[in-house]
Amino acid sequence: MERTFVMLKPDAVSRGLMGEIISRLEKKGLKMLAARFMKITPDIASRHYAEHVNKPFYPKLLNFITSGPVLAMVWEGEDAVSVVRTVVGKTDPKEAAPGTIRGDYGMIKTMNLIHASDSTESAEREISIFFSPQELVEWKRADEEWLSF
Ligand code: FUP
Repeated sequence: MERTFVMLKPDAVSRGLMGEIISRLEKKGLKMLAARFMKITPDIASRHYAEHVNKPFYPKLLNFITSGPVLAMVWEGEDAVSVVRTVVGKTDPKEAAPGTIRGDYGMIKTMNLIHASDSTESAEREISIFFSPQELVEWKRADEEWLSF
């Protein structure tokens, strides 16, 4: 069983898309283990986006990601990292396939609605920035036997 870090960005929150996006992850068969509605500080942003802090687009990304509340979450499921990346779609919503979250709801690369970890190592690192181990809730979905082998 794999865990991944997912964050609904300020555009998803402001545009009233939180429920829609959570619903897609739930219906896919993933299980939420933790969630926090919060505002990101510049310090958290620079830790989360450590690989991007020196990129030319970072100031714009920082300004956007700290502009309003986000919903930080941990989701679990078989191959959760790659499954969620597939559901999320390509980084640039203009190129993301229809049926994906970014493909269906986004227009702008910076404002691409949702973050999802790109590897199990990133997932572990990102989860630890936002949650302590005790905040991850262990529970069973009623349909769990239909969603993993
Ligand atoms: P992703 O893993 O799909 O979220 O994409 P990246 O890790 O490559 O980029 C992280 C975030 O930086 C993206 F969600 C959007 C932003 N970004 C830009 O604004 N411009 C770029 O050219 C690349 C990324």
